[in-house]
Amino acid sequence: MKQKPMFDRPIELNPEQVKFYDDNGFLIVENVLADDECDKAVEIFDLHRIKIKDEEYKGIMNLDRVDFWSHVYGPNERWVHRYVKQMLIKHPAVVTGLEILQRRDVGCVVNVQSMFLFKKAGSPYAKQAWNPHQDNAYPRAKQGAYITANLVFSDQDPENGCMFIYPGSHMEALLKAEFVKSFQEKPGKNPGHDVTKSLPKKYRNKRIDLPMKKGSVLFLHSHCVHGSYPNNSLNRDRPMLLIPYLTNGYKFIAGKTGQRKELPIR
Ligand SMILES: O=C(O)CCC(=O)C(=O)O
Ligand SMILES: [Fe+2]
Repeated sequence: MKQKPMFDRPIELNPEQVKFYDDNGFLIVENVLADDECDKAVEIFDLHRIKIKDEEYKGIMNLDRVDFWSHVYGPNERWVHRYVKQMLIKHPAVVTGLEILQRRDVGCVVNVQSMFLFKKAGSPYAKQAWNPHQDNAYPRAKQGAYITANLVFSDQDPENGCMFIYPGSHMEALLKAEFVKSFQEKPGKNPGHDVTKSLPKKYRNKRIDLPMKKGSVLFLHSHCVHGSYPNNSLNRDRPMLLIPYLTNGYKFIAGKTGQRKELPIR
């Protein structure tokens, strides 16, 4: 899956990559974001964290939205929202990748939300380990319509809290889940609507870790069961932006916390 850095070029996925996604419910593409793009993104989220005086390194929701953060940012600071929206959520490589995987014409995929996680080494939220879950347990859109792109801003592996995944589990409908608080849960509690008990046996022994390199993008089918490890490292932060998208026209639950709403990405 090695490719040259994309910068602002559209992504190209070959038939093997598309088939891999269809068969497994996820696809990692390396070298999509340049190192400085990753560093700049983390810097902006950290500036925001300082601005809202968060010492715990909580997750940050929907920083692209003016209305969501109007109590924090004035009219002269709109560049913060603009940067997240234009450079990250609408990143050409991500947008074109989604259109290929969703078999949609240009403009038929919309963004609905975004969530940034620091998983900052040594911080209260470093140990945030997600239970095995399906992302669609939250918006409950039609199977296959909801898809997430995770932008990886530093190398991640099991030591610093990478994700794990159950390949092929995207073929299942929504599984029965134990519902838990999944955003700004108390440090020490694990988020993610837990499907450990209902996950069919045939997937359990197929579980794999998902180490990823800085600059990669993970495309993830919203029924593909996944979770993550705590960041147990001394100084290896694991910043990542999780961006859900939807094939335009399908219904979904907006949610009090996520406040999902459709934003065109072209
Ligand atoms: O980044 C992680 O640790 C997993 C997060 C996740 O799966 C989610 O937010 O849905
Ligand atoms: Fe998830």
